[in-house]
Amino acid sequence: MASTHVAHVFLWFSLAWLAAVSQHASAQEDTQTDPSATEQTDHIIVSEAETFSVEVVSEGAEVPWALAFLPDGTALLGEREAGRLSFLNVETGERRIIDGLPDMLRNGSVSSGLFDVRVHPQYTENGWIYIAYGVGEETKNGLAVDRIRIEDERVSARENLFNSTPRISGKWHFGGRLVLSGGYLFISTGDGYDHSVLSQSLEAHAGKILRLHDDGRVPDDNPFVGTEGALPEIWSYGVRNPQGMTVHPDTGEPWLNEHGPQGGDEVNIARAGENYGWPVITYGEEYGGGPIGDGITHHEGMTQPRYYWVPSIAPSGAAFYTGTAFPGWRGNLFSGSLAFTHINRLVVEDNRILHEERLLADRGWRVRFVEPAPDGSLYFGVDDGMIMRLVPTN
Ligand SMILES: [Ca+2]
Repeated sequence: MASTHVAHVFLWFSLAWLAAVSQHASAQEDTQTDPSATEQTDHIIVSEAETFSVEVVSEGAEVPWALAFLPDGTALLGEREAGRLSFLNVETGERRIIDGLPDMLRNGSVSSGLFDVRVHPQYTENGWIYIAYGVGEETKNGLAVDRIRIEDERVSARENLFNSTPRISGKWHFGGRLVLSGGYLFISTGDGYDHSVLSQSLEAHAGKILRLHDDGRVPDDNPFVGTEGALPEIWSYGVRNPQGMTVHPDTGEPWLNEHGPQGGDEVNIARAGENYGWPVITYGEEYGGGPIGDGITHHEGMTQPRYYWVPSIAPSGAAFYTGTAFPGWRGNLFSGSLAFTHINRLVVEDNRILHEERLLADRGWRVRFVEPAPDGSLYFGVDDGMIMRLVPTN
């Protein structure tokens, strides 16, 4: 009898002790999931090759289209729709507008304004910054490229390097990306949407990759110099709307992505004299269905894409990642995606694309550009107006 009582007391004591311990444990869990801790843990994103978090740097941009870093780490932010160039303080998010940009075509109904902004690789010596922007009016427009110098918060020098010809009508497909590599300036131009036939014409700048010296002169050894009727700036042709172009870190070659029609967005390497086929060959179709032209994907003398997306992701600004913060991403080609709202990661080896991953696809962000920062974080801008960065979480 007595021993049973002792057993009951012992059992009661044990249960009470266990309850107290488990209450203590749950209190500890509560502490670990307090809001400040959640802030850190809930936003860690585990992807295939890297684990990272997303930080908002700045908000309220009007169609942010380009970001470029000066050697001192200052960022230049280009907003297409606003036609605005600003210094962006990446620590505070503060933006200071740069005055004195040229007049450009921008109104609510045309996909024009300030396109790319690039910093010359020898900026420390020469101070040049390159900008691409739309010019003219809705019924007669084109793409212009200038190089500018900035002192304080003003354009202190400006040289116009390029104006596309002929001017064409329409609201879309200006291209507008720039690459500086090996003393050359490469320019991507779109087909103007309604003028796809011009992509195959050597007498029009539309639907091309162009090459100039970085001071605007036409190189004597461009592939169509000396071809009767051909515009000498043309480097390669047969593209549709290249809104992403970047330089390969090892080869120095320009790589571009381009919007296909319905399906058939592509990645190509811009090489001398090559024809990328638009609108004769494509992996896409007309909007709403139906073949484009003869509905073929291959043709003699036309280069196959390095990679293509069906359905279309609507690729935007592109960059190779060469930083050290994300070693698992080194050498990868990143592009923004507008239609499928993500950051697109392509694994590239020996000029071949081996694998694709889509990052942040659940956020609904129309990504306009990606740009690695000097510290290795990966910046991107979205139509909602935020400039953000991916930072490693170790
Ligand atoms: Ca093509």
